[in-house]
Amino acid sequence: DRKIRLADYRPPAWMIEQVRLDFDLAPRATRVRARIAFRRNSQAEGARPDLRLDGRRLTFVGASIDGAPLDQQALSFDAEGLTVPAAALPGDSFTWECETEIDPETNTELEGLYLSRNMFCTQCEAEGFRKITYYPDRPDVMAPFTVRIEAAAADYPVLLSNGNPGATGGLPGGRHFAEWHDPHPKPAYLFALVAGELVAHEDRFTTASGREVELRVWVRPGDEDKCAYAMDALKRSMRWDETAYGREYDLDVFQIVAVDDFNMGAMENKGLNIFNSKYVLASPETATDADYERIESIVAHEYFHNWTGNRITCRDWFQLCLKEGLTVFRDQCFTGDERSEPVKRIDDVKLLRARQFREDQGPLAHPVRPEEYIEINNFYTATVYEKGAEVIRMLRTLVGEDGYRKALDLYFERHDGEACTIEQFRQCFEDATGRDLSDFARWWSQAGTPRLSMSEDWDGGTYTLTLRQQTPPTPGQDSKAPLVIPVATGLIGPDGAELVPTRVLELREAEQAFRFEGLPARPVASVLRGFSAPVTLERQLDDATRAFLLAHDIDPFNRWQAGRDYAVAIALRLIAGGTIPNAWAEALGRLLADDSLDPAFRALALELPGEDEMAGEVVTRGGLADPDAIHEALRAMRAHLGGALGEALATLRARMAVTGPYSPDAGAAGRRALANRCLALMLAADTPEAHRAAEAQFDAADNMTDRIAALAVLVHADAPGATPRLDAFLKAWEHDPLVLDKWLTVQATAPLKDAAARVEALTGHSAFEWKNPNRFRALIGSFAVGNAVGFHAADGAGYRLVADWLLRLDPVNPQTTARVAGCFETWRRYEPGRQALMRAELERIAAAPALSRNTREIVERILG
Ligand code: HT7
Ligand code: ZN
Repeated sequence: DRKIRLADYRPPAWMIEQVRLDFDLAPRATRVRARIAFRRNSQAEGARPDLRLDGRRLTFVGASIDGAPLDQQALSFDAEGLTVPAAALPGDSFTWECETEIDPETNTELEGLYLSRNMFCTQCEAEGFRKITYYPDRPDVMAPFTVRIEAAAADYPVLLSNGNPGATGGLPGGRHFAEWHDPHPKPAYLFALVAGELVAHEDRFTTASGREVELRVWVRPGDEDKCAYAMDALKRSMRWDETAYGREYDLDVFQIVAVDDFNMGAMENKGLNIFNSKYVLASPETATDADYERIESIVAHEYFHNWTGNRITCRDWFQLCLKEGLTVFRDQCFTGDERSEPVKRIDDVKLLRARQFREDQGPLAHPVRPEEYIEINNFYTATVYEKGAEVIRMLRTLVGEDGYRKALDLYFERHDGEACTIEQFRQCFEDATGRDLSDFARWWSQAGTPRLSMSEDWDGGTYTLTLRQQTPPTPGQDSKAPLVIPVATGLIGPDGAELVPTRVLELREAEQAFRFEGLPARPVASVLRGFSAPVTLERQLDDATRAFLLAHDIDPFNRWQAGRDYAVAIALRLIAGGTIPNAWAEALGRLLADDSLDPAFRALALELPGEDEMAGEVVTRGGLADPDAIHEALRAMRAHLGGALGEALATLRARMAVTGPYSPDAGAAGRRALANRCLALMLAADTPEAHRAAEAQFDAADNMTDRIAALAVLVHADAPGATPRLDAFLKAWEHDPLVLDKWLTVQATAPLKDAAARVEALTGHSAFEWKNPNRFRALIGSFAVGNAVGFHAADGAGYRLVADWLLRLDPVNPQTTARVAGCFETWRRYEPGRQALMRAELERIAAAPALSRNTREIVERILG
């Protein structure tokens, strides 16, 4: 397969003035007529170039230029598209018309135009549009679109596309049509079409300048009572973008459609966002607090793309972080503002470490802006998204809030309607703030997680903090240069009071010393406050200092981090044959009882590191991970806390009970999170009272958060109360696939010896429609990444099960297969026995003769 390289980028030879598309929808044979006004790109010099159009799996019906039919022999076709030779082009501007036929019903890849439960829908990012018609399918070709959709009125009463609505009407033979016009030039990846039986949850929004916008959330009949939260989140997002960034919406309508078969979370198509139904539909009985929060943040993310992604898009797919990193950063800030900033920061860092650090430390490591790829769909990664967002956050830290806002204002003003690069974005920061950011730019080009180490010196009045940075080699990048690292640091006095408030130290060299003078006593440093840079901080601390920071740091992130470091240190000691000090549970007990602390924060502070995180910690210290030892250490720690804090946990759980009707707001969700954390620890101590409490909670719950939390602790403990409740759950929700996904996941993540066999049995259950990505991820995906005991079973049954299913899904849906295959990326972290078993499965997958380009690229890179 061909490698695509950033260095090979060339501007498009032909630009587009105007696109007109006519769709005649039919499941097995949809006709697409495209009328495209091309104009030669003035930037491209030399003789008139050929017209190259991308196209995949299209049946060519006919084409003309300026109305003159083209002889098919005049075109050269290949598997990736067609070329019209320059000699067949009449001049520097002309109109290309082409008719193609496509087969949405057999399109199981869920890319291009496909059918999801009898609903036509599209997914065009990154390169799906070429499966609809021949087109220069690249983001730097932008055009206004007019679309006419024709279909059978009874089967497809609702016909939607991007932009504002135009004419509609009936047609002979029970057919009807609708037209849509999107005046904003856009790349083809933002094109969308939906047709089906849908109902709208409607509302309105008045923008800051008085524009009236009609809002619609489209769902299947029967789901209309589950859209209110998504709509509310949309309105709050629209207001937030006006307030925080001065960005208004720019069409008469904004629509969201919920689709059941979808490869990712959602898609920001201009004016017509398409969502995985999992991230739209919510009711207290069916969705958890975490689901509500996720819906809110995804609705916001896709809406924010309207400016960061759509109005200003990417020049090429190497610049993906330009829209994704920036938009993730924007949605993180939105959630922080709407809920709790510290809790959101901790959640985001947990995710960053779990996904991005893992990626950065393994064979799939790549820069935030990659320099080459085989399959672009494989580069929608945690590095591009989450580390991309961290880079924007660091920029804001370095230039300050005002500088950041000025730079973004300039970016919107200078580049509206353009397809941009990271360099153009950076230039806006330099021009708006006067700062030279050339060294900082390494964050976009250099892969790997920097390791930050520190040493301290105290001379009786001056405290010197020496920081060192070093980034380990990553595939294709053996040597690394120092990065500009903002290290937010505060100093705490021996009494716990803040001695020196937070200051951003700019580490630019491999080693640098920072002096703090005139101090009355030796301070305890709180380093990397708010997790001011995506680095690993290596710091030797004793338990007493960890407990001190856990008790006193005014920075909530570092307070949480101190607790996390404490737990990691104890787990490592246990793995090495040590014991659990009583001081640990005492320190957590004090934190637990501190009602001045947000319950959501306390819930996070009571959580132990995950097994995958511990494997990473073992490897960072030069060892190889033994999944059994890690599991046993964490189990013992939970049981210890459950025993030592038993009464306090039960009391706190009772105090956190939320009364009144369910509300997904952050306050109520935080109380439930803390109560359920207490319940999980109580169950870890395995007392009859704890079992009774979990059973009673399941039986009496009026919301999914409490019900599924109780079910999970029972199932994961293989408790006698689990089976009847699993059965009751199944019976109650057998009509709702999104809820059954939870039923599958709860079982798939149970850390039991025979987990692989249990999951294998579940693959035969009617709830497991394996071709649906949500179902596949709920069972196979969550087993692979959420069940270390099952996946890493010493006999290899877990690895085998996952590999079998990847091989089965690959010909049907390569994108989802490649994504789930990432579960094998950590194979080199494990002890030799596990390594050999994982490697054998990877080799078995790689040997499959017709493996997709997506999965082949991932598996071969993992094997190295
Ligand atoms: N920009 C989108 C990324 C995306 C995608 C979404 C759904 C299905 C397939 C997809 N391929 C790429 C989503 C986002 O980041 O907002
Ligand atoms: Zn995005």
